[in-house]
Amino acid sequence: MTTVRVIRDILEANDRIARDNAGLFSRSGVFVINLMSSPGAGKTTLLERTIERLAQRMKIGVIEGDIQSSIDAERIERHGVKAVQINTGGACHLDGNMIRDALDEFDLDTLDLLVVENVGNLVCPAEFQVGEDMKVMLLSVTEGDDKPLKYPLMFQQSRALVIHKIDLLPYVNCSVEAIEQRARALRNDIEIFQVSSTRGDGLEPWVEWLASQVANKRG
Ligand SMILES: Nc1nc2c(ncn2[C@@H]2O[C@H](COP(=O)(O)OP(=O)(O)OP(=O)(O)O)[C@@H](O)[C@H]2O)c(=O)[nH]1
Ligand SMILES: [Mg+2]
Repeated sequence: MTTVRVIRDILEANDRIARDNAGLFSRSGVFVINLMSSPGAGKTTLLERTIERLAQRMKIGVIEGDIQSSIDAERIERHGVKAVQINTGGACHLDGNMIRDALDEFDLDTLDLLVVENVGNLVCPAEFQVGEDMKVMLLSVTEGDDKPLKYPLMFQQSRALVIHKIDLLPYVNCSVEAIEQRARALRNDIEIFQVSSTRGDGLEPWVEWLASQVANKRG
């Protein structure tokens, strides 16, 4: 029972910080997404392709979360976008406090879109708010179509699902229809995109939808 209470206290404390972050984001009019997936599902690659298509239209900032290294932040900065790397030193998710500290590196008033790339993990990131407007998750077709059944919270928490690496569908035993049906059973308003970031399929609908979300917040 003690363990349960400790976890609940941690989550409540985090929610308070996340609400403060959300207030900062609202005052600045910056739209914030929390990008989540298993390790290697393609978060950074999708982000690179997205930045290439949106950077002329809006000012973007990125916070990269990894247990160690600054590889992902370096990849993003090659596209001329400011990226701040957070190293969690072992923690499997980002929390509100880590994001609050990273925000000091940005002039939020000048940003339209802030993307938080979470630590690769299909469990913990779903439990922690960071003040984001929405969570977005990627599921690579190489991970299998049973994942909504096994990791439901992730899908319930996500406003959008990118079914990723669809160029690999001929080589893997995975039904996109089954993923879609199982994800919608968990959250019926989930927006679903089928994307290959390497081949380019499905990037435009994803990018245009994201741009419309940013524009909505800007009013
Ligand atoms: N075939 C294929 N490979 C892809 C696609 N997108 C990314 N990859 C490859 O998948 C691997 C992992 O991509 P990343 O973008 O680093 O994945 P990530 O989710 O950011 O990884 P972590 O940050 O370590 O969790 C790389 O070798 C990419 O080239 C895709 O659409 N199709
Ligand atoms: Mg990455």
